Amino acid sequence: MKIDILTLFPEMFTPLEHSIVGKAREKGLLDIHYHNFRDYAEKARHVDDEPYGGGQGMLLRAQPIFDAFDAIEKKNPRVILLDPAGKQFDQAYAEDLAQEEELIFICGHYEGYDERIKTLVTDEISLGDYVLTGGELAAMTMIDATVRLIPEVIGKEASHQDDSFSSGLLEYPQYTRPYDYRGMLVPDVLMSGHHENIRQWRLYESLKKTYQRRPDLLEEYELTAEEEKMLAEIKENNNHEKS
Ligand code: 21W
Repeated sequence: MKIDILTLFPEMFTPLEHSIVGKAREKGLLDIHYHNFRDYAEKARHVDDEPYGGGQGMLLRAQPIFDAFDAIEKKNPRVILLDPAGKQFDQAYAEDLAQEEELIFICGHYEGYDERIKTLVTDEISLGDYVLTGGELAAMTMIDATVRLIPEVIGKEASHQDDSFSSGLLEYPQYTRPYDYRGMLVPDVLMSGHHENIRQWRLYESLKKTYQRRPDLLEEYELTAEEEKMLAEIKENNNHEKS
């Protein structure tokens, strides 16, 4: 996968040199290029200007971003504008991006954009409902979530088959050695070696956590007959706890 990033702050992207994304680059599975659009600004290197019609703050000018964009060698890229008013990023969107050969991210900072920049883009995406100082951290988050889904980036030992959000349920609790840590014990079922009981316990705990913390996820989720029964039991127990 080839990723081009248009940003005024390329030095913010050092996190992508490390961990799984860094390894993917070393292995040649991922090629990232940075383009500081300040280098393309004509008028005394100014990248922003006042909004027509008046108002607070400055807007990123179209010219530096268009010229930086034109200088990128590209065939058929997805072009993603990081925008707090965009569609909210999620796991399904990461899975979609992971299928692409070429991604271009356009990051703003502080303010808004001249609307005409949007004619370059295929997708306008937000990370969520909170205000950041710019698009850089949002782009890094999206790149991290996307790159780990590229085949060969994560080996089968760290498979993402049972990730929360790709299964549709939150993950069940997990424990590793020792059995007794400061008096806190590992649940007996996990020590039993009884695989069917362990499977049922994990499924029950996943459903319980999802019901308590993220009931919105259950609305999207297709329950099996077994899960339907467990969920009824969870709701029953939950009512007893409340009263
Ligand atoms: C913050 C840009 C505030 C614009 C029209 C009139 C990219 C982001 C960002 C930023 C404003 C993302 C306005 C979640 C984010 C980002 C910087 C305000 C005011 N518009 N996802 N007045 N949150 N943020 N615009 O902040 O660039 S993706």
